[in-house]
Amino acid sequence: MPTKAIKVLLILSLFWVSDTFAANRIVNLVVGYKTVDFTGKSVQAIAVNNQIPAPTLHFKEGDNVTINVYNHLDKGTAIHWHGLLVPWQMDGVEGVTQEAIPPGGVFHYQFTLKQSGTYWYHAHAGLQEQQGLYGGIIIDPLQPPAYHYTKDYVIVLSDWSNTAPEQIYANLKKEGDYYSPRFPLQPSLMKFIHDYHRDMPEEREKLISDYKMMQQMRMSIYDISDVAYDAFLLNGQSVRHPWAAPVKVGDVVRLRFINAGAGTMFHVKIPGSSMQVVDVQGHDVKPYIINDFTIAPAETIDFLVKIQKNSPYIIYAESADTLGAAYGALLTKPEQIVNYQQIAPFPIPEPVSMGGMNMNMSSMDMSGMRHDMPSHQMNMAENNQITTGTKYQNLQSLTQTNNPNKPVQIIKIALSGYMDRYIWMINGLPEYKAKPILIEPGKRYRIIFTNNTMMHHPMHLHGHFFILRNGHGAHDPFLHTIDVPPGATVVADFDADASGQWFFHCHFLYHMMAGMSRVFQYTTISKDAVTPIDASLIYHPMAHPMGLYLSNFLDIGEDPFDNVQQLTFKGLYGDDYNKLELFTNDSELNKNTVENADLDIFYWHLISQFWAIKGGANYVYRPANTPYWQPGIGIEGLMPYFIDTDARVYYYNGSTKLDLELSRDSQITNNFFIRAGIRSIFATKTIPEDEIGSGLNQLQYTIRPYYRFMPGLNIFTEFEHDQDYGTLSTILHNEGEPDSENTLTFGFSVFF
Ligand SMILES: [Cu+2]
Repeated sequence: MPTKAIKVLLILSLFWVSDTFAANRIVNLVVGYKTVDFTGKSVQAIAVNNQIPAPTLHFKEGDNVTINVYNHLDKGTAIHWHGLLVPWQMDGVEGVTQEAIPPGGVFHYQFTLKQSGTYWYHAHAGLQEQQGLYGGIIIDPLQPPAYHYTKDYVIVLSDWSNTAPEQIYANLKKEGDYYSPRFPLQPSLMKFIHDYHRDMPEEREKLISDYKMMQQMRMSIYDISDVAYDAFLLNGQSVRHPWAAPVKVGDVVRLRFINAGAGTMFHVKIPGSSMQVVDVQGHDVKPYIINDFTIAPAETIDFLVKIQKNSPYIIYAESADTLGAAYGALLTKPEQIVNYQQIAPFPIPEPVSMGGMNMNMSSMDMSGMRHDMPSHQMNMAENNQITTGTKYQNLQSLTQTNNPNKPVQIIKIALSGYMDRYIWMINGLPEYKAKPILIEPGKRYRIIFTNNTMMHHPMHLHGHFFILRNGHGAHDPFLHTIDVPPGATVVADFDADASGQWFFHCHFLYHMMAGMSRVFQYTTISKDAVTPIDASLIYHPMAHPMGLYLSNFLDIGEDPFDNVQQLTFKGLYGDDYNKLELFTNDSELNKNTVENADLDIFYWHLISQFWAIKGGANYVYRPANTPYWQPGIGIEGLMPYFIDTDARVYYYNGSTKLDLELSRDSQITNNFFIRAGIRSIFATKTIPEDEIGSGLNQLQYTIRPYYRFMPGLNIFTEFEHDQDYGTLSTILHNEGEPDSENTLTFGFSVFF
């Protein structure tokens, strides 16, 4: 609730911009809720000084800056100054550099600006960045740049969901591809056939190998985004009210692009113009011309556009998953009509390919071993490591950035993920399971990234700049965020010149939350002159502790011809690695009589990227003469070729029973699938009263076409053929029951 004092603060904060004579700059930022409507629906967002994006902070190199952040939320917050080299206690990461600013509290961020260029700031507390807490920072250099421009605009790109980010995260934890039904681009059979017919023979070979690799690796080749957003924003404006700014013919416009999206890579173009790149991530580069570019979350790129014709210049930023776009325009006349519809979308992206890349699945070791420390130390006299496969190949710093002959120490960073439970990892461990990576001051460290996933990961190191090793030696570019493409190995150095502890993470917000993060801690931190606010931050730095999650999967089918109802339910409750599992598989009500009903009450434990073991008690209600309990153990997971596997073994009354179920879902179109499954039941000893026979008891074959109606809801029809064998078949005969059964059910399944 804005009090009078806050209104005064807001007004004061408008005046600081004109305050150019003083080197001491004071900025007041008030973080509070704001109702927004980007899609026709009013929802709560988080704003700074009631603005989304937050106000652009404009400083000059050398300024002594004080930023007072007032928290008017009902939860803690913290703000990080992305790319700025500040004392570590001013870096604004909850749990690593400070305790969160409590509701009603204030934090005074103080630092002197040692750099110039385009940067940005955003929340580093919870998922607040997703809700609007981001804004640009411009720092004018002491010496004017080598290039000239007449106008200067900041373009902040971002993504918006009407769903609260905590709910998005909870949904991803139910199933990593929860939002998949909403993506236009999917690795379906229809898409394959379409591409195959379109392609030339050599492209066909690649297409087939891509699909084959996807099947073996159990990863999607169109895994571009995790979250299906409701809107994309350019300077806080959706396509319903595009942003526009005035220019005139003859202008040279500096556009400072900032991708403040929480989970979106953008493809950007300005049709009818060429763009001269002059600065990347705050550092001037050897200028080069581009017609379009891709910008990952947290990256910035500045370029110059010459205004040559008296018509609108459209800025078109499409989400890489092709779900939507943000756009805006530079207008050469006020009230100019802009025909946004004339813009052709970017070509459909090619499947993500990892062919020929160095895949290292053995890095998915979750045994709890420490992988964080540099695996070995190595001095490299010459610098011949070239970064491969990135978009930064031609990026060269304008000025010399480093002495490339300085010896380095290696830190290996392997990026991986476990999609079923949405865990993202570095060296096989999520942040909450890992210890800080220790850094000795004065040394140069070489990070060797290997991306063992199908997604891009824009990796950001706080408090330092990477020197990306892209083959330009002393002119290798400085970057605060490196977009590591799928399957790629990327090499980057940094000089350990800022004692403290610094967050290092993927800038996809939900990847960071789900574990793709680390703390880099200097060995000298406890000797730092400035005492930390709370010593526990040094002993247990933790930006994102482990959480507890619920997932419920319910599947209900009805066979109207035979009056049979079937129910399958699986509930998983707990942290990422340890859960309580409640599972009833194919409980059946046949003509109002319960024929099958049993419930696993199991402890579930994740052991590797695709497998969990489980064990506990199973309660059998039917078929059984009298209901009974039995102990059980099992393993569940995903085999290559996406074969879902669930094997369980029970022991009851001298008989050991094996229940093995295999199924595979084949994607025919974007949301139409066919599941084929087989389940077999064996036992070692006959117990007639409980309908258990020795040897093979039963085989069940299922074919289930289903349609993904929306995230969390499928509708299906299923044909099931059950065949009984051997002793069980005889037992059922004696009871006057048939030894085979066909059911055709119609139903739905939900995740919640
Ligand atoms: Cu990531």
